Amino acid sequence: MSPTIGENHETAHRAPRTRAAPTEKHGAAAAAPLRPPSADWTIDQGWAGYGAEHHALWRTLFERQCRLLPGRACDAFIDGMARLPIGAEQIPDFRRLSEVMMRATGWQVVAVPGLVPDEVFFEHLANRRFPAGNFIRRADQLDYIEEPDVFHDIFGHVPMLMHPPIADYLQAYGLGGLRAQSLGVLPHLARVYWYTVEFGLVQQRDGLRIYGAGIASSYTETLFCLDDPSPNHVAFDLERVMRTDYRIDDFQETYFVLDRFEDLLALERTDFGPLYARIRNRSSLQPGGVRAKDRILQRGTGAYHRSGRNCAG
Ligand code: HBI
Ligand code: FE
Repeated sequence: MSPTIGENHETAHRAPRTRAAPTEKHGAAAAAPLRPPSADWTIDQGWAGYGAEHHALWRTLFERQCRLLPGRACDAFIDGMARLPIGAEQIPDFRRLSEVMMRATGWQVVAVPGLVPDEVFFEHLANRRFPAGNFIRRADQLDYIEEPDVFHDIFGHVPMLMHPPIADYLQAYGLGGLRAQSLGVLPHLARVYWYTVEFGLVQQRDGLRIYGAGIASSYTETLFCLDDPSPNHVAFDLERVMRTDYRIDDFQETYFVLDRFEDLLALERTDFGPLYARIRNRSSLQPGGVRAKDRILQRGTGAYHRSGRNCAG
């Protein structure tokens, strides 16, 4: 059976390649509660509640990714990371991150217990607050969890929020999300998030690079997306992406490639009314398909997904 294709935005933001039953709290964090802990779902990070084993797990994940990312992550990611108080020693303190981000791009990180409802998520982004899970995955879940944890959210997402075009783009996504919900076209917009913020690649002068958090926080997908002949690399096109289904529980079959981050700001200028009207009656495109009019940078062999293997093992 093929992995679920992402039409269901409830599950669309599973932290990629990292499936784990939400853990018992780090002492504090667990599965998203049935009732909100507060109106905006924010909680205290509970930093003092992390134990040595949680910090040690962070270090393992951090060091593994840091070996891989030079020459694979884009300059903006590496640069953002270098300017932030994020290191191997311990799980970062969200307040200290927020101080630095606030000065750079006006963003903050707020702690949440896990996935939050769409409208809550959008409301935070629209106000330049990034909701981050405060819990960390278990040691037997290094490569696969279901719900975004502190490593995915902080290591993966926060460095790019130091980069002004991405900072502006993510706010625009939040605002667009609120409108998309009222227009009933959220799944189309969620695809844009998926193929950019989570799984985006960018063409840098010195080669193809990662900027998507789902990739940057995943050891196995970092290697797969760039070094494996299986996936397609297709030039980013907003409307094309809005029509394209995605995989939520395995590597992507197609990665979309930006020429420059500023191209994402098309989202800010887009009049969603006519765009959604045009798209909503058209069929979805398959995650692995390419079309004659795509600008194809790598035509993948598709061998990985044909093999029936799965990244979860
Ligand atoms: N909540 N904490 C958290 N993180 C996400 O990435 C997230 C979420 N809620 C909804 C959501 N993502 C998406 O389904 C929307 O972008 C569509
Ligand atoms: Fe994410």
